[in-house]
Amino acid sequence: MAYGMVLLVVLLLLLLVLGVLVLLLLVVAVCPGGMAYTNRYCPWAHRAHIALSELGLEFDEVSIDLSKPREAWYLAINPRGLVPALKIGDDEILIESGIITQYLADVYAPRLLPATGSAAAALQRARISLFVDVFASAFGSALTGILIAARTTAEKEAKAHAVVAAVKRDLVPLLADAAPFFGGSKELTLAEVNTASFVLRVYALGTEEYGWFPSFLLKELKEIEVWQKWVDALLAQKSVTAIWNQQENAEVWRSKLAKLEEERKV
Ligand SMILES: N[C@@H](CCC(=O)N[C@@H](CS)C(=O)NCC(=O)O)C(=O)O
Repeated sequence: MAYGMVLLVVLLLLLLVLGVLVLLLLVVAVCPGGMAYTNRYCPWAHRAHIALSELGLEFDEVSIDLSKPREAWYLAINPRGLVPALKIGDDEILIESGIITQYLADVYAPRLLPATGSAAAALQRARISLFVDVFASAFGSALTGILIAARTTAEKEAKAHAVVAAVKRDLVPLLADAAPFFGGSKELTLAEVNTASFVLRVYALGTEEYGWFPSFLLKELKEIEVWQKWVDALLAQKSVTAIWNQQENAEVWRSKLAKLEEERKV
């Protein structure tokens, strides 16, 4: 009898260990969190951070110093030398922020993006892609377009007016059913994952304190109700602001702009 009990306990323990092992294997096989090669001041890399954070994935962060040439080991990971890159498992590497976030969204569908397989899902996926695409031309270039490409005050103001007009004309219609996120979602979707880092930077660095953007830009953007409701919801998300350090980002831009000015003097 006692022998039978011991056998049963041993059997149960074995089953438990086996269960834990299977679970661990599943986590390793399915969880692509892996290793993220990133730079916290880069809006493209920030996209990957937001996706990983929204999906609750653990990953090791390797910070790439963009102020000096990439070393050979990193060029072996991404021959273009850009961040972000994501290492999955032992030898799979993904590069390009939009591809990385799309991959993560697909593996963990439907949290950020509906899985393929129905016409309704295909339509929602297409709508999200369209939003990200339209955002890129309407607002995505606001940061570099105003801070770098536009040189004179007149050029900066013209670009800022164009951004406000494009938000009203192109983005507001696509955000009409946002509640608070894209397409009526209560949680962030891939639409926000791929755009939030740019919105955050313009709102955080566009204040008069820095004087880098025409002061009417934020004022006029905030008056666009549908847009601003979406922005407020976006900027209140922990996954969006988690890696943001206002002071450090401002410092990075300050030195980038000073360097640019020096180069243009020559
Ligand atoms: N299309 C790329 C753009 C990434 C990109 O431009 N990253 C910048 C930092 S924000 C970079 O790595 N630049 C290299 C350098 O500054 O030397 C993506 O979406 O991942």
